[in-house]
Amino acid sequence: MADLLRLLLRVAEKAANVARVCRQEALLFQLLVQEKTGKDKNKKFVQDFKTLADVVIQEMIRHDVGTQFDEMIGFIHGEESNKFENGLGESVTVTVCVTEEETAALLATVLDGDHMAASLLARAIHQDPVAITDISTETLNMPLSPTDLGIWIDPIDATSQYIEGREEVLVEGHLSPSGLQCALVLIGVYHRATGEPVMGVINQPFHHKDSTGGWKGQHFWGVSYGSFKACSVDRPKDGTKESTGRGGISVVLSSSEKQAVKEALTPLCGLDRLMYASGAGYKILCVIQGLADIYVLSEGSTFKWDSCAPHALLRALGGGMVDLAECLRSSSGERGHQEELTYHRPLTESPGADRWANQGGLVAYLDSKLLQRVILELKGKF
Ligand code: 2IP
Ligand code: CA
Repeated sequence: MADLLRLLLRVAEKAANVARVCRQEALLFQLLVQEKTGKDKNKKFVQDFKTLADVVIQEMIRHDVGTQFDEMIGFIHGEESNKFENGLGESVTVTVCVTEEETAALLATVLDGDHMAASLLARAIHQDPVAITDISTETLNMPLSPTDLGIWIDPIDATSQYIEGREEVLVEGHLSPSGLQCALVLIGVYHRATGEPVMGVINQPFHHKDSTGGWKGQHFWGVSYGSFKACSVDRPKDGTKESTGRGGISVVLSSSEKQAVKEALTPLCGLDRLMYASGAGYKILCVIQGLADIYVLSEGSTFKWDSCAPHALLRALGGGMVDLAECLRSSSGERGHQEELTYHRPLTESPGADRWANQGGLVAYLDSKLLQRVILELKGKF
């Protein structure tokens, strides 16, 4: 398992590099932010370049994981389809080839012959990142083998923030409501038989700028299987709010959350502890980092690729993520495992991507007592 974790950390860093290069290289950046208007909109050009960047990152991760763990081929899923149609109406399947030159040639066919852009992208894909050495990943002895596992990839979560690219200044101890910090690479590993998330890697490509003005990222990982738990993030030390008697719970929501949910939570949080942030993955990361106690989402607008990786980190820290609708339906006082989100079964009745939606909404938590209080507060309110 340590080998798999090390590989995922490495490919996530590679993905973060590609995400940074697409913003730093003028030529790629221009493609990234271009809005197709008028005649251009109808022209059968490559679907948005941003989709291509997402697909390329996803395929690179799929390629690298499949090369080292061929038992996992066929169980590596992502948000994007890798089929594209170019300006000539030809269908092109985007994959990562053996050499950089071959990948560049393939990308050029999707980019309608833009060889410069294709080469820049191919170079980033084939470049090896600076090695990530998390010493503690050496000791992950778990009774799991790659044949037990599947993977969910979100190449760039909070794509809109990534494209918009606002550079917010970080305030220590506070979350970033929007901006590049909300864009994350998410790679989650689940157990094929039970659907539980067992390993997660989160890479935040744009954390802060260094003295040269270049973006620096950071990464997080967590592993949880049975009684084995390990995480690169420390659990907040000050005990639970219940036990310390500290009052208001802090909750993070999507800015588009229902008014009824906001109103139901106000008595628990007060207005200053009801916060808003972009990106489903980023909001869960806020809970992982202790910047918010709880993330509530009442809609089925997230997918397995949004939640699998950060869910694994929450579990590694003793928390979890539940289906909100299930919790509100259940009459039991104590929350049980039956409400935890799983990752192996599609909603067979739903079409397309919705097959993999977290349909009942969700609540992410570290402290199950706080989860309990939030569920009680939300019951019957929307
Ligand atoms: C999105 C992204 C959005 C989020 C949505 C996700 O993924 O994280 O920000 O909405 O649920 O599916 P919100 O920010 O309102 O929580 P992507 O950017 O990959 O489409
Ligand atoms: Ca996403």
